[in-house]
This record gives sequence, structure tokens and C-alpha cells, in this order.
Amino acid sequence: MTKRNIALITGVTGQDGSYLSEFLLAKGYEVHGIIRRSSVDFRQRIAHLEGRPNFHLHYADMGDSMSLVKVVGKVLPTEIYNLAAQSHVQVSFDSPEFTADVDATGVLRILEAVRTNHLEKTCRIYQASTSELYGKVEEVPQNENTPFHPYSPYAVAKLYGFWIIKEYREAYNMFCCSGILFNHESERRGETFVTRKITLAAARIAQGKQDCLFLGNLDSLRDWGYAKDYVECMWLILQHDKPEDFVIATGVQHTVREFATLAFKYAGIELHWEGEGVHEKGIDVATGKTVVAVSEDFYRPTDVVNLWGDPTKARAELGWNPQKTTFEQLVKIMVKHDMEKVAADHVASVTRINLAEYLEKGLVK
Ligand code: NAP
Ligand code: F7E
Repeated sequence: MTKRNIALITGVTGQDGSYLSEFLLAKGYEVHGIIRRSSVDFRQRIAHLEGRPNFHLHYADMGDSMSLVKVVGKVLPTEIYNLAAQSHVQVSFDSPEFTADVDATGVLRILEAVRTNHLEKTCRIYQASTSELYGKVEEVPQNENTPFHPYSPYAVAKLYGFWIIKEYREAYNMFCCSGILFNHESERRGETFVTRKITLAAARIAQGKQDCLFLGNLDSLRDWGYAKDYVECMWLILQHDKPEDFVIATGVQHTVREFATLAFKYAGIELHWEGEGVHEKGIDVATGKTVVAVSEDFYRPTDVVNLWGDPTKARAELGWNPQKTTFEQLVKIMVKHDMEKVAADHVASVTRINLAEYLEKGLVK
């Protein structure tokens, strides 16, 4: 009998969910996604997939066990990718309880939905874990054996998700695994994460539609990869012969300042940095104008400042290439996309509330 390949993706409307859907459809999977009701349509990342015969959407919510049990029972998935989360670290300080409900208890609800439907032996589960677990880091670079030290409500919630996955693996012999993914970005990244905030602002400033970009901690170090490359790894983790957890990272680290310098360069602006801390400024060498400034609004009560992943295990055991897209290529892809988007947004931007203005004033983080 041919193997049934039926994937259920929570968080299908998100950055990773959209790329993973494309990846699995191309592999011949029947793909089901969970969406939640919204008063406006926020399905633009998957709009191009809707209507395809193998792509189906279902209403459910990570906070609603009954809806999850029903969807799992209806779809009878062979693989679940649990990507749904309140994924913004800074927002988790404002909404810690919601973050815990979705990012921690939500994982338990998925595991129990699988057990309730008696699918423990036939359904493999991928949990979207995170480098934020290393938090106030105890070692660099970080690998699968590095101790965890979560440093935000988001990270604490994700730590529960990591441990409950491990617990169900050992207690019930379920094939469930965590991918400990370091930051991964793309032209579909949410606009308030630092990389996308920078590439959009660089494009707007280069086209005369914004004066200045306000950022928080410029010294923060991240290991940034390309989301399209990382979804392949999620799939590889579930195809492995045994259920294990993997660090997924590029193995290369850069500061927020370096990301901004390169993004502005690709947008045609050479930056010169002056000053320190909250007084630091990025100056456009050609015009002498300040185009990047620091605002304490974007500082976090506790910030994770030194993430650097060691992808040796994923490379050796999954055959995954951590350097498929380099840092320079990633920044170039994002800036090119946003230069075109900002140019095309001309008409829309005069009639709608201008997000750039909101970002500039620090009203949206
Ligand atoms: P994202 O773009 O923020 O997408 C999050 C998804 O979760 C969206 O589809 C969102 O739906 C959904 N969601 C949120 N609350 C929900 C709820 N109560 N019920 C159902 N769905 C809900 O995140 P991403 O960057 O694709 O990340 C995917 C996963 O990987 C997340 O779990 C994140 O924490 C984790 N992760 C991300 C990174 C990274 O660098 N991107 C690194 C490590 C781990 P709406 O569209 O309706 O809001
Ligand atoms: O911040 C600093 C900020 O919000 C990166 C999520 O996908 O990756 C993501 O979490 C760094 C932090 O991502 C601004 O303080 C400076 O040190 O882009 P971010 P994140 O917090 O690393 C992990 C792996 C996840 O799991 C999460 O789901 O940049 N930073 N200035 C700023 N950050 C933001 N957002 N805005 C600023 O203006």
C-alpha cells in the first residue's frame, strides 16, 4: 500500500507555515492548515495556494482544545507541524498570559488531540522550538547540549513546549521532536521583527517616503538564516529514523548594526555610525542626514544578545546544508523585495494609515 502523506500545519498563515505548505505540496502531500477567524483578511501569505486541490483550511484555535481535537480527528494527519505561536518576543512582555496559553499549553493540546484520536502510532509531530531557550546564554556557540536559560515570557512558554514534547516521546513512545531554530527571515517576515523593519525602512528612506528608522539594541547578535531553507529541515526532522531534537542555524553571527549597514547599502545608502548607546546614529554619508537613531522604546526588560548556533548535528545526521543562502544573499533578497514593494505601494500609502509613520514614531514595535 502506498504511504499516505497528510500534513496538518498550525500557523499556516505565518512566515514559516506558508513556505512549509509550498514545500510539502511540491512533495505531493495533502496539506491541511489551521486558521483563526479575523475581522479582516490576513491570509496574504497563502492566498496563492488557496483553491489548489491538495490544500485545505480549517478553523481552529490553539486556545480551544475542542476545535483541535475535531480537526485532528477529521484530517487524520500522518504529520503535524505545530508552528502556531504568539511569536514576538517583545509582545510577550505585554501579553504574557496569552503567550503562555498558545505557546505552552497549546503544545499540550496538540499532543492530547493526537492521543484522543488514537493516532500516537501513526502521526509524527514537529514542534517549532527556538534558540530563545538559550536566552541569557551559558555557552557560545549553542548546540543540542547547551543548557537553557530562557529570558522572556515567550522563551519560558516555549521551554514548556520543548519539555512536554520530550515527555510525551518518553512516556507514550510518540514520534515527536523539536527543531531548535535560530532566527530565520525572508521577504514574508512580519514587519515588526528587526530585519524586516530595517529592510522596509531602508527601502522607504531610499525612495523618500520615510525620514528616519528608530531601533533598539544595535549590538544584539543573531544567527540569521533564510526561512525557505529552514522549512526543509522541519520536514527532514520528521523523516529521520528516530525522534530527536535538532539545532537549526547557519553557524554565522552578525549584529543588528551590521544587518542595517548592509540593508541600507543594498538600498543605495552608505551609512556612517557615530555616538554610543542611546545616542548612536546612522548617518547617510551622501547627505549628512541621520537616517537611523536609537529609541529606548525598543529596549526589552531582558534582552537576548548573543545567539550563535552550531548546526553540526543537522548537517551530519540530516544532510542539511546550513549555508545554502548566505547572510549577504538573505539581506539582498529582502531589500530587493521591499524596494519593489515600496515603489508599488505609492498609491496605497497616501490613502491608508501610513505604517512607516507609525514605525517611525515608535507606535508599533
Ligand atoms: P509568525 O509569522 O508569527 O506566524 C505565527 C502563526 O501562528 C500565524 O499563522 C498565526 O496566525 C498563528 N497563531 C498565533 N496564535 C494562534 C492561535 N491562538 N491559534 C491558531 N493560530 C495561531 O511566526 P513564524 O516566524 O512563521 O514562526 C513559526 C513558529 O516558529 C512559531 O512557533 C515561532 O515561535 C517559531 N520560531 C520562529 C523563528 C523565526 O525566526 N521565525 C525562530 C524559532 C522559532 P495569524 O496569522 O492568525 O496571526
Ligand atoms: O529581535 C533587537 C532585539 O524581534 C532581534 C522570533 O521569530 O527569533 C525572533 O525573536 C534582536 C533583539 O527577533 C529592534 O532587541 C533592536 O535582540 O527580530 P527580533 P527575536 O527577538 O530574536 C526567535 C528565534 C524566535 O523564536 C521568535 O519567535 O533585535 N532589536 N532594535 C530590535 N528588535 C525589534 N523587533 N525591533 C527593533 O526596533
